Amino acid sequence: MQSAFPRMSADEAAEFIHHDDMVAFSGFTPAGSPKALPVAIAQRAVNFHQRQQAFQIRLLTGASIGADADDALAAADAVVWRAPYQTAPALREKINRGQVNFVDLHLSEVAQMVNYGFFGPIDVAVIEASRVADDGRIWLTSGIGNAPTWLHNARRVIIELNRYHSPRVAELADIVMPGLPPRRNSVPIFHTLDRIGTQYVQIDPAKIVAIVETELPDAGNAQERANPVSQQIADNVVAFLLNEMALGRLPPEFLPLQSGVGNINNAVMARLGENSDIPPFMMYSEVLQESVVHLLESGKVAGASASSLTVSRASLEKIYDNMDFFASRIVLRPQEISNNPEIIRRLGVIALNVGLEFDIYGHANSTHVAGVTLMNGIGGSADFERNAYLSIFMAPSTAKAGKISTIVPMCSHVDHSEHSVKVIVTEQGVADLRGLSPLQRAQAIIDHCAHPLYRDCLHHYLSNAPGGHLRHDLEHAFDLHRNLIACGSMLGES
Ligand code: 0RQ
Repeated sequence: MQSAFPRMSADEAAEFIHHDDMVAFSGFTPAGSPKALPVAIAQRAVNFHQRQQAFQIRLLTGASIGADADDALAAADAVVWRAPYQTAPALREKINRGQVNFVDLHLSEVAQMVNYGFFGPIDVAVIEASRVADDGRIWLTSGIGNAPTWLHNARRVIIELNRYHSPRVAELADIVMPGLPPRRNSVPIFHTLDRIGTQYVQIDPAKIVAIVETELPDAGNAQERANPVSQQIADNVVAFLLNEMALGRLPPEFLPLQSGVGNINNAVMARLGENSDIPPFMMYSEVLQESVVHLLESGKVAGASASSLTVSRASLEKIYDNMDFFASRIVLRPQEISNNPEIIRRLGVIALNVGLEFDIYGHANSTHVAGVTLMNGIGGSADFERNAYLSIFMAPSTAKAGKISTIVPMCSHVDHSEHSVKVIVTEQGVADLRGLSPLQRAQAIIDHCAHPLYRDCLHHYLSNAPGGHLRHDLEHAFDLHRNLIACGSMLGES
């Protein structure tokens, strides 16, 4: 039977989008993000600009989208305002030049901020779906993100019906939306794999203005290769967790893990997988990354809750080909549920994230190089770190071949405060900050985490800083950063 909704090309559907519209994309990371409309919107912007007419949208997403999509929009000057997270080089450059207004948000908060009306109405939602019913039920794909909220709030909805995804992908979804305060109820998830919602989002079908058929895979991640430093960090994390178990500070059945993406996180997951003293465990995370697929297959990860399947094409196809196995082991949730502070605290999640720099008192900078240049954004890291059973941050002790120490006297930008960060791990060792005063924390971080090249200088700073609960010398707190700016190296030599 012919569908009730108009089918059209991406270029035709893009005509529903106008200058100054607030547009919202589905997905979380490239997984589940629209693929055809970003390119069509970029082209529409180019066409307008060639006629000397204004065309720029404000763009909300779940997390990052495909870097190519963000970069195409950036290259076309199609976006004037962007939230809440990005990882695209060309867009990042425009943000850092002040040409795109970027709002860096905790990923768990974005949906509720839209529901509260903080950013105004959503004009158009562009949603990747695996199936649409005439009555307005929409089944999403490999990333849920904020799509349920966008669908409910948007005035108009464009669906990218992507045949690349298995129709069975919907079996992974568990869609639920918390109500509005002051009558919001508890979210009754008591175990990682609990399902409390539906597999689809129900909306008023009259809002669906276009269906664009595609058959396009999620954009891949850059190839991540293990390196000796990330392996050593992973070994340090595993040794730390084993010791916590031996001390009875982790239950024998272990606790659910959250893990960010990237080399270090994949190395940690692989090392946990190999270690026979670590029991099979759960993941309560935002991104289900490549390494977790292998651990699900081996049984080391018993189940995983996330907002997206951010995996290679081969792994996604493996999941789709073996849905009888994976559907009972994976739940995909809206990001306000995958990253929900109430559930993270209740389940006792162990948070494992990577930061750019840490100061000697335990503050962490995840987002701004030397305090000014945006890297990606805070993402979901603080949703987890602030509420975790154990908040672990990891980083190599140096960056750029030793020219940058990731341990500094004072962070040039703070995303996670000393009150949230409990453990810092570098390839040098582990600083367990629990129960330590500021001065004790400083000693632990310098002695266990800083690179030997920088230890003396950090100790020198500490012993010469004027007293107080925290010792800081505001004349010299940023000497390392000043060296970096002046000579290209914190060591003060070029
Ligand atoms: O640059 O590759 O050009 O050398 O930063 O650093 O060590 O490869 O680590 O890829 O995990 O990224 C914090 C950016 C780390 C990331 C950050 C340079 C370094 C390299 C990348 P090069 P690495 P990663 C889950 C959770 C915030 C969001 C988050 C991030 C590049 O983990 O965005 O946690 N986190 N989300 O050389 C200057 C320093 C540096 C530095 C490293 N101190 N100064 N450059 N680099 N430290 C995902 C979601 O939320 C969706």
